[in-house]
Amino acid sequence: MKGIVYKSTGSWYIVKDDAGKFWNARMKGVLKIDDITSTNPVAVGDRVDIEPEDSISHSAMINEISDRHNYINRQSPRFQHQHHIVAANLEQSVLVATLKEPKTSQGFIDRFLVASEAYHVPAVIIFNKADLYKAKEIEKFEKWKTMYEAIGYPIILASVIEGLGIEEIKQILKNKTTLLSGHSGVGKSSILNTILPEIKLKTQDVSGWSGKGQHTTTFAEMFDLPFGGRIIDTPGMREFGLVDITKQELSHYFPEMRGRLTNCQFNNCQHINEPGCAIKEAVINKVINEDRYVSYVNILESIEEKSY
Ligand SMILES: Nc1nc2c(ncn2[C@@H]2O[C@H](COP(=O)(O)OP(=O)(O)OP(=O)(O)O)[C@@H](O)[C@H]2O)c(=O)[nH]1
Ligand SMILES: [Mg+2]
Ligand SMILES: [Zn+2]
Repeated sequence: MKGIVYKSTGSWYIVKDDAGKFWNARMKGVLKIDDITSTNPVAVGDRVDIEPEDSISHSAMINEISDRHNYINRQSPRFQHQHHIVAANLEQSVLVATLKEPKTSQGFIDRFLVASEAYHVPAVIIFNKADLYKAKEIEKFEKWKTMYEAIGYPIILASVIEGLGIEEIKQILKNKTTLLSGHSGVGKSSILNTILPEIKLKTQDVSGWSGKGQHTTTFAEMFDLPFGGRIIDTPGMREFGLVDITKQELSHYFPEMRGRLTNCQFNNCQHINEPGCAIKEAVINKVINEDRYVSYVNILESIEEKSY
């Protein structure tokens, strides 16, 4: 029987079969897939083959995992050298960011975008909690919106409290499988609760953002959207650890750099101090945004540190 994994705790899974029935599934022995060392072999979004064990308690065994179209991998927070597959078979990746309570930095956003490019998953950014923005935050939002839209990333301004941007969010989610990511407390589960009134996900209590950054959502979970498509809620993350990206390929994951790379004098140019660098020239001429270039350099340096 075929199905899709809707929830994974690492030791058990909820699988929805093709007839629409949910099963509590476990893994049969140890299945090794691909060549990656991962802390979780089966992830939300995986297509699996299950064998029902008990149709009253709806328990089943996972026999086989189908090949993935793609997956999003993160460094395991507990084991540096292990990866954690967040979700598989995605069509879109949405970052929920906030400019207040808590603040999302540009560095974090750019790492998210690089990861999405590396996995070939189209990215969208939602700026939530617009009701809290004052002149300073509005100015920053406008600046970032211009910067990101110029390089092809859609930006949505939203407020769950005021119902702002919700229709726009539904439009981009329609008929796609989307992964929601972002820091803890930005309102990922709150957005889902507004879009899916019949579910009631746990959100941070009324006192709101405490600054302690405790996670409310603990496991990735997928939901069917009433207007078509699926969405995956995930636990908040502190950092975007980039895995499997080399220094040499990093600039390919900056869309504004990608088309100019062949104009650099050296084909192994890393766009730092090399002569005849088309990227540095574009930054000087303000064709490439300087803040984006700074993110590039920061990410490049973080890759360097890792290989020592
Ligand atoms: N002012 C304001 N508060 C919001 C908005 N959206 C969500 N919140 C509040 O922000 C807090 C965190 O929301 P959650 O939905 O739990 O955040 P989350 O991103 O799911 O957090 P984790 O599950 O820990 O990753 C809650 O107290 C929400 O009520 C908004 O648009 N404006
Ligand atoms: Mg949550
Ligand atoms: Zn260059």
